[in-house]
Amino acid sequence: MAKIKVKNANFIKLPIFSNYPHGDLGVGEIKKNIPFAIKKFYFINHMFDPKTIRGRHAHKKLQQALFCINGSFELHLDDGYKKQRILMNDPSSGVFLGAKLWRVMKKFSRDCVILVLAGDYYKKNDYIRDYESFLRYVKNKTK
Ligand code: T46
Repeated sequence: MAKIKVKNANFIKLPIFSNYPHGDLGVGEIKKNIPFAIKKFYFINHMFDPKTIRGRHAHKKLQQALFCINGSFELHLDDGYKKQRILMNDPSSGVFLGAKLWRVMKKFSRDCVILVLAGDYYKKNDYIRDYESFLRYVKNKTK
């Protein structure tokens, strides 16, 4: 597994209990694998347009854990100083996304299913959807 180079992110490795050909069972536990209390989960699927690009934003405070539980996609992270591309194609290998990380998700396989665990409810004001504003925010020029 490659190393995470950007700030405020980490890989999350989940144990998988495999019972071929009867299926795999992956487990995540708060504190053990997931470093925050989960208030919400959501999933993203059916990205049938190969040109689909999702994300293109950062969060001021929200912490999330992201798992590609089927198929694959590319996760591009940017902490304002460093950038990193992560191929998400392993359900047992998720990514913790802390605050102040610009994320772009693209190149989804047709069968891609993403599971996201979030540390808070939906707050529109927590999103930074403009890249220049994000850079100013991380460099502490604006609040
Ligand atoms: C993130 C990445 C990984 C809600 O109404 N409630 C919610 O809890 C969420 C997460 C979204 N929405 C609405 C807001 C938009 O109208 O769902 C619609 C799609 O959301 P968005 O364009 O933000 O989707 P993505 O895939 O670009 O981003 C999502 C999360 O919003 C974001 O926090 O980090 O997944």
